[in-house]
Amino acid sequence: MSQWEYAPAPESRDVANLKPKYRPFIGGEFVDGSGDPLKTVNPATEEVLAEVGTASASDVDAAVKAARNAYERVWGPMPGAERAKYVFRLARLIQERARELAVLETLDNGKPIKESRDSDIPTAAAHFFYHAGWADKLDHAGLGPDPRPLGVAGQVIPWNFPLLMLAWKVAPALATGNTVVLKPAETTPLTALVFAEICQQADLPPGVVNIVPGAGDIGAAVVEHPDVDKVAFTGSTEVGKHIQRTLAGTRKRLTLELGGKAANIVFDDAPLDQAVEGIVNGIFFNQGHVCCAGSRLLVQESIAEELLDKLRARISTLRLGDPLDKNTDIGAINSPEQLAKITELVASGERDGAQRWSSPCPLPEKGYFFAPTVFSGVEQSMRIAREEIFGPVLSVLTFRTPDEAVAKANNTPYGLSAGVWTEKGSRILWMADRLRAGVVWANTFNRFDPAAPFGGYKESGFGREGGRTGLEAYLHVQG
Ligand code: TAP
Repeated sequence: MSQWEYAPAPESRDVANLKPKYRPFIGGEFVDGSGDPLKTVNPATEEVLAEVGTASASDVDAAVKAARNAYERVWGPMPGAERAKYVFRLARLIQERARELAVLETLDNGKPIKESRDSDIPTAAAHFFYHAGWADKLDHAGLGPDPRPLGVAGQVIPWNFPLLMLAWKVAPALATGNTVVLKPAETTPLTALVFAEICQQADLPPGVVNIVPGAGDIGAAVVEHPDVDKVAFTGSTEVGKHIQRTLAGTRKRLTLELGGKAANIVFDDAPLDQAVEGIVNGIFFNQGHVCCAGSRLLVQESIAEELLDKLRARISTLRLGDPLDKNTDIGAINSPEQLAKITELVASGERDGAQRWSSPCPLPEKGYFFAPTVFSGVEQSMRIAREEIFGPVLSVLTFRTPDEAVAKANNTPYGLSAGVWTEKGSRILWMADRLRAGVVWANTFNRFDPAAPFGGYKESGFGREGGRTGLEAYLHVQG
């Protein structure tokens, strides 16, 4: 086969243990939700994968009651060492069902199987393992004496890392003694509902975890429910701001993980081939549907041409197509709405006078795909330099001095992550001090560890997930 010939995609039903219907999980049981069922679609083939029953506001109420009951009677009073065993069991079961979960995630989301298999699912399991270790050590977490759970956590997550975002939310909540009502994204509910099966398999007490699929209005019902003590939201800055306004003046605790427009900054002394790999990973991992994606490349002027030549050559080798093919690097865009948003922003870049280059790879006839794209000659005022594209599109800007790099990197309402590529250790520390970003990677990008807290500055949100710091979001701590 030539570089651009692909085998036809197999039918989804042949490769996954798909059920025709999935249902909300409330009080330890799968129930017929009273919302309108939705059909979840494989974005790489446009075929319907399954019907999903959705929750209504009254189902959300039942889920919160189940969570409250489980919190008061079982989960809250349970010794940490006992809770740890359950959280550990969830981690083991995710590992045991890793292949099934990876295939399902790829079908529902469109991400390449090598990413769901090697990154999403193992990292989700790692998150549960890590938090299982904390459940009986909270007194020693340095968060003050006798930290107490908050109660019922209402959690709303996006579609870009469906199981992993669930793990980021559910694992710390359970380890700290809280119970959960979680709404997955409308376009990617399947792995959350398989996780509900895993909760049953683990004999998790009924009501400790409740999953309520549905659209944004169900997310709002979770967030606004009066008996929810803590809200954890990951998604767009627009919805995050709306939630913050809605909850103002209530007693609820809130953490927000929102959008980003990260700068990946390459100095003239950087190892260029390594930097090229980091840039490609930074923006094309998960089709660029990554809140911390390195979507702005800031390159020192003297090496800009050389770096761009290398980058285009490398991007030309990326394989785009069937996400279930183990050789695929770039999968499908999750939804036609997201594809339209990317297309619109790319058109604005062209209108504004930036130079567009797209990989020559052909796009499959079916499904939602977008070729990896690089814009050079980008000015800070352009929309492609300011707005989150959330797709495989890189905007390249140049700088001359470290001060200029810092100024350009920080010139965004967001502040989630940044990357620095240089041989000089002192420069890495100098930059890290000045970059207004929750995470600064040095000579690498998109590295995650459950022990490392993750979260933003400015309009990227507040609160941290992961690490010892992340526990605080789920605890009453006394000085
Ligand atoms: P959103 O449209 O904000 O959706 C996120 C979740 O909120 C979905 O489950 C959504 O339901 C729900 N929702 C929509 N309106 C709501 C409301 N009024 N009240 C409560 N919930 C509501 O974002 P998205 O397009 O799914 O995700 C992309 C965004 O998430 C990007 O901006 C990205 O940067 C951000 N993100 C951030 C992070 C971190 S860690 N900072 C990680 C991943 C993604 P539906 O599914 O029905 O729309």
